[in-house]
Amino acid sequence: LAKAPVTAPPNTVDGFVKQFLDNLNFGQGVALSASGVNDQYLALARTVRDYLMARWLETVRRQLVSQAKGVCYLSAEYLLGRQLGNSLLATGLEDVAAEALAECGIDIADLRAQEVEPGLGNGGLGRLAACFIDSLATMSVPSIGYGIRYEYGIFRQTFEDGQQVEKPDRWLSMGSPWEFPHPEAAQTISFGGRTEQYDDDGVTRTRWIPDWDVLAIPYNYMVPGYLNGRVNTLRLWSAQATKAFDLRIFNAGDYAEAVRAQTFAENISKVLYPEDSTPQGKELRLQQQYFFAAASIADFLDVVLPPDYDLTKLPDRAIFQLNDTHPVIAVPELMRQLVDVRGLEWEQAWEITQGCFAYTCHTLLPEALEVWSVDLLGRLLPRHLEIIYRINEEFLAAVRERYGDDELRVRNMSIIGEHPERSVRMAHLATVASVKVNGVAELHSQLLREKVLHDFHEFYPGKFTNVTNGITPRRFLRLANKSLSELITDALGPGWVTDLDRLRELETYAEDPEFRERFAEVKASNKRRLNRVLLERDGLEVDDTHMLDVMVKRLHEYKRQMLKLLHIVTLYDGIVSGRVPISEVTPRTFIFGAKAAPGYRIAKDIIHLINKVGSVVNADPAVEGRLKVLFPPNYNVTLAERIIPAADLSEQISLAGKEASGTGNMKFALNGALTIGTDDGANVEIRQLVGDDHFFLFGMTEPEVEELAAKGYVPSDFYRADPNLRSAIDLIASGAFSGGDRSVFEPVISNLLYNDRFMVLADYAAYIAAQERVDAAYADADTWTRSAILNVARCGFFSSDRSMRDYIDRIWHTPPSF
Ligand code: 26Q
Repeated sequence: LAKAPVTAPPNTVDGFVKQFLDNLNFGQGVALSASGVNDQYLALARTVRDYLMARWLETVRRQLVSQAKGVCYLSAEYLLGRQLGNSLLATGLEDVAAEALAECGIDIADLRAQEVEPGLGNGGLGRLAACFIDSLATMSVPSIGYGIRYEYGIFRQTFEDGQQVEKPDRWLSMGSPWEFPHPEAAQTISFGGRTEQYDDDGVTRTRWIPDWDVLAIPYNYMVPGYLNGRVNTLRLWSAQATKAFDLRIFNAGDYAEAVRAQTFAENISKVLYPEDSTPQGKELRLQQQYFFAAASIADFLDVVLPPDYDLTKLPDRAIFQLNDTHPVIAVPELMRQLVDVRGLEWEQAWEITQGCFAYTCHTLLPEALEVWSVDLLGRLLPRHLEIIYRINEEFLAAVRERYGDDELRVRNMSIIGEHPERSVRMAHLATVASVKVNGVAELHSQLLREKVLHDFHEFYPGKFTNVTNGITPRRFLRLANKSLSELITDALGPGWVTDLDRLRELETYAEDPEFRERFAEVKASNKRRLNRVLLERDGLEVDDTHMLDVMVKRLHEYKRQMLKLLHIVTLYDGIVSGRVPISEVTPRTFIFGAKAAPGYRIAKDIIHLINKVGSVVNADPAVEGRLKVLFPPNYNVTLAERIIPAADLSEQISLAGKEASGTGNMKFALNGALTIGTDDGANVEIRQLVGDDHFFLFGMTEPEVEELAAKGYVPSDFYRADPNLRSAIDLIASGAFSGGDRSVFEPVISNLLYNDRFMVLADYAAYIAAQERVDAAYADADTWTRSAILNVARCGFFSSDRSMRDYIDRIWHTPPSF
């Protein structure tokens, strides 16, 4: 392989100006004087991209030459956030670029604001994948991310009369300067049809005769490491109609049918499904999963591996990390490739396959465990269903061998479930096929071992492990919170950005009054910045003298936005009823950010209610502006980067035992917000690290939740027993927030009183008491700031670099390469 060309880097202001103007003139075809901001944004993006290009080609070359073991991260979602700022940061070109543009009379901030973020994910799981590929690049680990290039990402949320309305996210409408299509490297992906057996020189083999296919076109994205000259690849697949498909129909003279067929094929990568917990078993979703899993496996086998590769060595060359069960269909696909296409024996193929996969589980909710009806799977992927049946037969034989005829156990462990219909349990398939299975926080992994996958843990001791999630400090501290980063760098030097444990050294600074003052000023300036952003974006005003109390995450009953809302209604109720003198109310601004899955009724009702409570509270003169409820629409990565650095209080209040990890919790703590939270997910580890004095813990523990559920939880008992709770609920039920109409929020209220699956009412009193502790602590500003600094100092553990080290040590065994 020839060495990649290395062009002169535009790392001087003059060099940058020249290359920017070249890109503007020759790339966009406009003169500076005639250019609009989008032209300028594209030219700037290309200039940074050009700088990365030689490094990218070199990284790819080295990876091919070395053939070292690498990670193939398989994820249906990557919630990347904007690319320009991160690329400038990774290249060290931030200042040069800003100066160069200033020389052209352009404010770089205006260009950065042009970028539409690629919202190719729903929430935590997709953002985790984005953090992980950032860390892998920064740590020089040989790796590639595989996923889907959705034409429409997560919907754009708007509010109409307080209710969520979804608009399509046309993130590609202005073109993306960050992607590189490679139609020449397309894979053909087949669907449907039947299987047949045939004789191959005396051996009976199976072949799949599919009845339709689509092309998977790879689009490559750069994943730049932080200041290390390495650029990894993210490869996202886009669906296109195959020529054969077209020709057959065009030749039949049915032009309209041929065009329709094209649309049919292209639908596969058209849109991201916006459900993230109780997915419907939609055929198109299964098509998406197989489409990207099969394309990625084929790409790795045909393009990445050399032609004569000895496949029995595959486990020493690649590990396919399954980001939840979404790509699990890759397991029978690899078996099919090895057995049907490449002629290996079943036993040998299974040995290889079991050495190549690892599975990360991200949930604890039973209804979120993915299953596909046998009927649907068999129609779409008949050969894969046969393979799954055989895997299951052999697996269950081994279970019976070990436990005798414990048929109850066999039924519970089977990859095939029987009720309410025959279906494939993807988590079971993933567990059986994987080298390792991991949860995403200590508590979560423990609950997987003890409950959700208990029988599997017993059957495969040693297969289960934990890797606590992490977040990239590049985007979520260095980029999002430049002022805090500068303060930290002043104290510690710049090394912390890739060695986050060094934040520990801030502990001594927490005792320095001058440092505390500077820290408090950073927080204040971040609030002012947020104020400007929300004013311009949504016409909302943040009072920057208020405590900023933030709950941003997907809207879910188990996350309990309702509990937060009951707190707000209780405070408001206290004021309007005259029970609490207004002078005793701590001024707070509450910020919500949350999208609800479009078909999730109760979640949408809760959004509606939050907005309505906000309208009433914000407008009531009796409140004297001391409480403000803001709900900027369309919470996304870009907005997170503005909100999180400004927050004082982070709300992590899920019912214990339901939030697998949470990662927002880490982002807030790392940016110096204090957490009010339950003993759930990674909150447990945050509290252990920052210390009880700097964390507001409340609520039932997971065993207490189980106990209450076992003895029979009656939410209305709590309603009757607690006058504050009763009064708050009655206020909502009275129509006070719906113009007197009692019917609007009746479903929400009934759900709380007569169902309350996530025990909001049971934790209400503890939550209110904890909020009173928050108020008391906040009254002592200097002590609060000290706690905030200690939160920052003690959260280095939550760097996704550490998560990657854990995956490498416990699962992947893929050392850094250069
Ligand atoms: C599956 C099948 C069909 C359609 C959609 C889906 C689907 C899509 C997205 C199912 C689940 C998701 C996303 C799940 C998710 O984000 N889970 C979160 O993962 C985080 C990272 O590990 C954790 O921190 C959170 O606790 C967990 O809720």
